[in-house]
Amino acid sequence: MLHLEKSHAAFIEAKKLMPGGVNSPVRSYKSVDCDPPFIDHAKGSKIYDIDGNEYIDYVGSWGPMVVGHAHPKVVEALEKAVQKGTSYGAPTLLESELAKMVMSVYPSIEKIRMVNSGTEATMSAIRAARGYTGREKFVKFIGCYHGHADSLLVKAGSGAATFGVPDSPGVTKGTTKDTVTVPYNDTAAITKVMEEQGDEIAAIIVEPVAGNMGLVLPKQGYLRTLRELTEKHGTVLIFDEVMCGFRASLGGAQAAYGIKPDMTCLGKIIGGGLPVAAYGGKKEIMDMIAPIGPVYQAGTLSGNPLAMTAGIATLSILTAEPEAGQPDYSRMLTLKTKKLLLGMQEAAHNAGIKIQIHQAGSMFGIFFNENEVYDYDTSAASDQEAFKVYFKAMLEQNIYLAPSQFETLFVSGAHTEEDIERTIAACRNAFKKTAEFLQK
Ligand code: KE4
Repeated sequence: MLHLEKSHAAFIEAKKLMPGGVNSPVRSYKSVDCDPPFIDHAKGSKIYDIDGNEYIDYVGSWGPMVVGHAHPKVVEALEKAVQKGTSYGAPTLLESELAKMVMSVYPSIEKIRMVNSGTEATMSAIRAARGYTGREKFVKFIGCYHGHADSLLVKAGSGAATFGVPDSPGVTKGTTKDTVTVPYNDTAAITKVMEEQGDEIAAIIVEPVAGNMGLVLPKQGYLRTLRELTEKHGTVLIFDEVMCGFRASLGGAQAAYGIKPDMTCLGKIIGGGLPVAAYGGKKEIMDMIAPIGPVYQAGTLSGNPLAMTAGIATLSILTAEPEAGQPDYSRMLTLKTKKLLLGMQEAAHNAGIKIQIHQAGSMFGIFFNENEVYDYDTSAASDQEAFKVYFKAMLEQNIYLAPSQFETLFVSGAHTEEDIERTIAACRNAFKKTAEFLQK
């Protein structure tokens, strides 16, 4: 039995100070009806709460911690950097260094702008695309999340393609009237929208590997279709790789699927756990951005030297030449993830539970669903109650997972063989408990 007394007390206090006691909703554990552990520190693949419980961490701060927590090289680089100050609000060599590292892995990015969050990156990429095309409408897909900018907080109306209606109070109809929402992985639906409205569409923004409806992979040929439709209609294709960048493969989904977008949004990993995101792409689009062009975008802490330092150190580890005969870092992550998922699949099978397990490089997700999951509706049809039983049973066994079936999990370079074996063993127990729940 987990002892979480200090976390419970801390949560009561935090809820007096911050909405829901958190600074980002998913951390509240609201969707799994229990209190979240308050974290004290983390190291490698482990995370430790204020009651002293140790967990194997597959959330990895929602993606950034690909080399593990408090990696010695990242910590050492930050300890040196902080001696030189924390922010200057002026150009530094560090920004150019990180830009070159990112662009060497993402050749589709001819110019890049650093920002502080994925929300800023996607918001700015859409603005750039609108400025570049002179058009106002853009397409997003149901179940894809691109941060909380007003025009992106849109609930799909009924039907395959509809004008967005606000998904949240405070978001006005005026800011969402130009957002066209379409089901993900539905080639006919997006083709219809583009045939009817393509010449008015500034951009299609897509998670090329979707991680915010659980992990959902693009169907065969789907991304190619988006590429062809956008080329045909002069629409900017924006790959939101904030989550799948450096995860689906080192070069993200665009490398894994061989599709070159016009713009890419990155985040999470490129900051190594500090606030960094970026948007970039074709030079003629990015040169629309101030101060060269008329499209305004700015940020006090954009390109912050400490954040750049953590990103540079992290990418240095990710892109280092492997030892002779060894797989490179990303390949090692993929193999480790595959081993974990094979064990989970067997555990579920032996417990008589039908689940869908999806993997994209070092990203993975499961659905309590006996049918294929390929879009938001099929994801939402999964058994949320079964998920809650599984989630709590895993937490009780010190396995730290995302508290929502609409999230994705991550393996890091710090996860050991022992971690993988312990997690598979925990799955055996958790799936048994879930099966008992389902049989009631
Ligand atoms: P941020 O503004 O949270 O840095 O990034 C927004 C964003 C943009 N694009 C994609 C594909 C994303 O996954 C995200 C943010 N991901 C969530 C996890 N589902 C962050 C976790 C949270 O909201 O606390």
